[in-house]
Amino acid sequence: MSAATWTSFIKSIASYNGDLSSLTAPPFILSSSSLTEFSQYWSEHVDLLLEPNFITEEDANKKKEPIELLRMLAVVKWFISTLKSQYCSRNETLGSEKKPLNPFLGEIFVGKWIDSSNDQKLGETILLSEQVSHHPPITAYAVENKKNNTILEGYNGIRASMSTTALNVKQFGHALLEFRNLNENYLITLPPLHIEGILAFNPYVELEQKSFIQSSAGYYAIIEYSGKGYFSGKKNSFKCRIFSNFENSKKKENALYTISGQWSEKSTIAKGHSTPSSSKDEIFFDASIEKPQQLTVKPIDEQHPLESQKAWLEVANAIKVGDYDLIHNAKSKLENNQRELRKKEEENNSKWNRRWFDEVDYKIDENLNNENDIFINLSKMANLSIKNVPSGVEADSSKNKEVELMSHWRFVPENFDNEKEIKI
Ligand code: CLR
Repeated sequence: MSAATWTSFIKSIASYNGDLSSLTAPPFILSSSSLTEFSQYWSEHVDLLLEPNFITEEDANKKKEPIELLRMLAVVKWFISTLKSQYCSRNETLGSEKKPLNPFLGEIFVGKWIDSSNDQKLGETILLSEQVSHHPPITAYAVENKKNNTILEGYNGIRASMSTTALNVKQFGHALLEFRNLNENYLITLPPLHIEGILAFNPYVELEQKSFIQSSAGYYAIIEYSGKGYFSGKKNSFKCRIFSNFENSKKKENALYTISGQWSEKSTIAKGHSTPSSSKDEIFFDASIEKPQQLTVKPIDEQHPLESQKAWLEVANAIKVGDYDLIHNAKSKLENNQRELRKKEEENNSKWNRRWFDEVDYKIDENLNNENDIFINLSKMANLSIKNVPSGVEADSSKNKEVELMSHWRFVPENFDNEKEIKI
């Protein structure tokens, strides 16, 4: 890398205006995969995702706990297990966090996790990820397991701002996890984060503040994040408290269980509100032992032109050889095609057809504003906003008053059942 490209990168960071596509990064900080691929991180521990389906009354009797609480603990464990994939995997495979490709509207990424269990109780799990908006960038996804009638769906977008040394990122969106055989659902919010180490050539993610999990059975979890030197001096630390419901969470003494440790390493769990001891208490999750299961993706030459790896192939190859002009030319080609498409749509007064997801406006769609909507119900239970505010903003927070929009992206399973072009 030349000093000039580094200087221009620092300058572009200094003049950063909130639009990530305007960050002109030198080739070595570019990743050759696009954000639509990131949806796979939700399910690389597919056994843990499906685990609540296999908890029995007998297990509950043995533990002397309600079965719904055991399922909540299983959901929390699965959620904690996703964090290493979500936030550390580029550092492990690419050496540092990198700038992902900015997906184009309609870009998709699909694949499946094959059942690797001995008793074949998991069945096949598929991933559908789709770029449903380009400005601002929003990716929607669904992880579907037909055998166990389980669906995880959600969407995410970010707003970023630069401080003197770090890039601060607020996440928008949420995930909904539905166990249809159990008639039990969960709402999961997405934590804020910042990118550290940019000036030291070594960008990495640090999670901050809190995220929440609300179960339809009432159980409510608060997960609090810290980086180096806050609770424990260790990176990727978290503390999670599980309560019987939101009301009871106002006093930490009411916690039924407390979990603490590092989400990228080991965490321990204990009953009650005191912090478990890392040496004496029961291990909750150990990310260094439980390896993620890779998604199976079709070879590129069998992919549809809208599939991420196929669409970005030329750009990805240029990034691999680190040639700035090649990258620039390949990107421009793709971007010009997109501009053409948008122009034609405008001329024809048409709009790009979202494949598997619908934008649902909770304000207009009165029939959705009813007792049966999972998102509304769980948000109410957890005192969370249903507006388009950063994920996890509470209903009574002043931040909830700034915004009127109430639209969210939802999976439409029939659209995939009728899908003719895209093979998994
Ligand atoms: C996307 C949604 C995933 C979780 C996730 C993980 C890492 C985040 C990414 C999201 C959004 C884009 C992101 C990335 C880390 C770095 C990258 C914030 C939230 C930015 C755009 C890169 C900036 C460039 C630096 C490397 C200099 O479920």
